[in-house]
Amino acid sequence: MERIIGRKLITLDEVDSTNEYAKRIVQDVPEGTVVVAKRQTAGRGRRGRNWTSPEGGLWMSVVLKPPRVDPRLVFVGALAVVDTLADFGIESGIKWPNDVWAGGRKISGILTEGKAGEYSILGIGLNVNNVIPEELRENAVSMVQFTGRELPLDAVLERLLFHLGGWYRVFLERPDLLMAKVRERAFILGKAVTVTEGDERISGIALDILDDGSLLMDIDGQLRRILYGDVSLRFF
Ligand code: BT5
Repeated sequence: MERIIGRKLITLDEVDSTNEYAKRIVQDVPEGTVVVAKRQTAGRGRRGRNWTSPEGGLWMSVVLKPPRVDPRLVFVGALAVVDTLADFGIESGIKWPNDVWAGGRKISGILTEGKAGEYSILGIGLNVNNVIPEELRENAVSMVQFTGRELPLDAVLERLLFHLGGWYRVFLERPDLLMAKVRERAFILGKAVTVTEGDERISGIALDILDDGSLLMDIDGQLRRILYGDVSLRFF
C-alpha cells in the first residue's frame, strides 16, 4: 500500500496552530498532507487549553479523510509517538486518552478534530529540544532531558511519520488490533484515577480500555464506561 501520511509536507516557521492551518487548507490538499511549524503562537490543547509550542519541539498536524470520524484516531497518534520515543531509547506510555508520558511527566499531547464526511485532523505536539517553561516543569518533559543531547528534528519527524503510516493502516483495517496495542501501552490500567468529564469528577480504578476506545472504571464496585475525559492519577 502506498504510504499516504507525509506524501506532502508543508513546513512553516510560525503559525497560530498547525491544526487550524490544516483546517484552512483541507479542501486543497491530498489526504496525508502534513503541516509542521517551528513554533506556534496559539498552540491548543483540548477545551481551549494552551499548548506551549516554542522552537525546538515538533508541532504538526496530519490531514486525513477517513470514511468516518472515529475517536480512536487519537490512538494512532499516541502509539506512533510511543514507538518514535522508543527509537530514540526513551520508554513511554499512553495516559488515556490523549497524552504520552515518559518518566512520570507529559512529553506529548494529541488533539484530533474532525468534521463528519469531510476530514479528520490529527495534531501532535512532541517536546523534543524545547525548554519546558518553569510553570510546567513539574508535569512536562522534553526528549532532550532523556538523551542529554539535542536531536535533529527532521529525524524525529521521519520516524514519527513512518510509525503514523503503520498505525493508520492498522486503524483502518484492524481497529481491534490497534486497541489491543493501546491496552498494552497504557500505564493507567489497574491504578486509582480521577477522571474529569465535563463538570463531573469520577474517582475509581481504571480497569480496561475497550475496543471502542472508552475507559472502563470500577467505581466502588460499579462498572462505568467513560467515553472521553481527562485523567489524573491518584495516589493513596
Ligand atoms: C493536549 O491537550 O495534550 C493536546 C495538545 C496538542 C498539541 C498539538 S501541537 C500541533 C497541533 N496544533 C495545535 O494547536 N495543537 C496540536 P490537553 O490534554 O488539553 O492538555 C493541555 C495541557 O497540557 C495544558 O493545560 C498544560 O497543562 C499542558 N501543556 C501545555 N503545553 C505543554 C507542553 N509543551 N508539554 C507538556 N504539557 C504541556
